[in-house]
Amino acid sequence: MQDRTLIILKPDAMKRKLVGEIISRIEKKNLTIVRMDMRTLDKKTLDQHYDEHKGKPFYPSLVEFMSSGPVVVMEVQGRDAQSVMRNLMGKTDPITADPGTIRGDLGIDFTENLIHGSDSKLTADREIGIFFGA
Ligand code: IDP
Ligand code: MG
Repeated sequence: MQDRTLIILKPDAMKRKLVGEIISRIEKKNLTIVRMDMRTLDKKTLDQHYDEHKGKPFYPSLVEFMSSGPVVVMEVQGRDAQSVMRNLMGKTDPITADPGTIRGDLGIDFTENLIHGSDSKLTADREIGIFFGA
């Protein structure tokens, strides 16, 4: 089976109408979107998804932002899909993300950084389970 990763286009990507731009970059890399759904995330789902960040100073504003409007949730497949997507996304803080990456080219805010991608195979399985149930 191909590697798989869980991608979320965050509420700022929706509000700024950058969903097409970001999906286009994923497609141009020749990764495959196998599941995709637009939904508004509730606190319970976000608590599960961001469990590792609970208690950190940015956590309340992260959950507030992530539940502030619809997001696009995707399962993306391809060779080494997690690290390929992390490279396309760029570093977490768009200020230090390299030009040519999604975050480096399109944003400037640390919390509102457009996109989530699983950081390992194990995380991908866990996150795909949360959002798609298997
Ligand atoms: P990642 O999204 O690149 O995996 P994580 O460290 O897992 O980065 O953080 C999850 C999300 O929380 C980030 O994408 C960003 O939206 C937000 N975040 C992380 N660290 C900070 C911070 O120091 N200030 C503000 N927001 C942060
Ligand atoms: Mg992370």
